[in-house]
Parts: sequence; C-alpha cells; structure tokens
Amino acid sequence: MNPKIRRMFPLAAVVLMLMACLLPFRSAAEESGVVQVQASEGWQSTGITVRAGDRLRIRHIEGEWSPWLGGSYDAAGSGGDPLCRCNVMEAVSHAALIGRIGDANPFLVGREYDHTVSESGTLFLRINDTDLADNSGELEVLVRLTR
Ligand SMILES: [Ca+2]
Repeated sequence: MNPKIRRMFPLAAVVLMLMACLLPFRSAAEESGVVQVQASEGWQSTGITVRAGDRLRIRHIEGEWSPWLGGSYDAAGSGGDPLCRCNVMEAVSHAALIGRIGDANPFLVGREYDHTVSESGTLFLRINDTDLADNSGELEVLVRLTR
C-alpha cells in the first residue's frame, strides 16, 4: 500500500464510522408543532414546510368551532349536506378540518390524518366552510413531520 494512502486510512475509517452512526438519526428526523386554526379565517399557514415523501401526521388535540351561530363541533365537522355550496371541499363534512400543501388540491384532515405526502410546500389548514362571517371558535392541532 502507498504510504500516503496508509496514513489516510485510519482517518477515512473514522469518518465512515461516524457517518454510519449518524445515518439512522438522519432518516428519522422529526419536526412537530402545535398550530391554532381559526374558524373565521380562510387558508392559514402553519409555517411548516412539507417535502414530497414526508410522513405527515395531523391530530386535533383541543378546542371546538362552529360554521354558524350557536354550534359546537370538532375537527370532524357538522356533517350535513356534503354537496352544499357552502363547502370549500365538496363531498366532505361541513366544518371539517381540511388541509392543503402549497397550491395542490385540498384534502380532508378530520380528527386525525396520517399519510406520506407527494407534494412539497407550505402546509395550510382551514375549516370546510366558504361563509366565514358567522363562524366562531378555533382548533388546536398537533402537526408532526417525519422524513
Ligand atoms: Ca359559516
């Protein structure tokens, strides 16, 4: 073996061992945050950036909201006519929690969401209701990202 290479070998071995140790932690990197979603506002940025291939988990942990005066519902929404023109997402429970990544199509979150996403961008959340003027309340939501 060339003496120069022989001298480099222990250093290279140490670097490789360090990389092997760090690799499992890199692949299981997790980011999480608690986000408030207001019933009376449209798409709200969570400030969380999602990348295609990430496992995205969203869970309603506290609070209630209403799409009209006097109601009280959780992230599953009020049910009702899923084809009502008052919905942002058709065929989804009125007042359910819904999400969107960047400019992609919205998806139902409900009480719990757990999927590997295929889009990249900022995660937005809102209530499934187009008429925000008579809404009240807010949901507290835990967002967890694993990449
Ligand atoms: Ca409303």
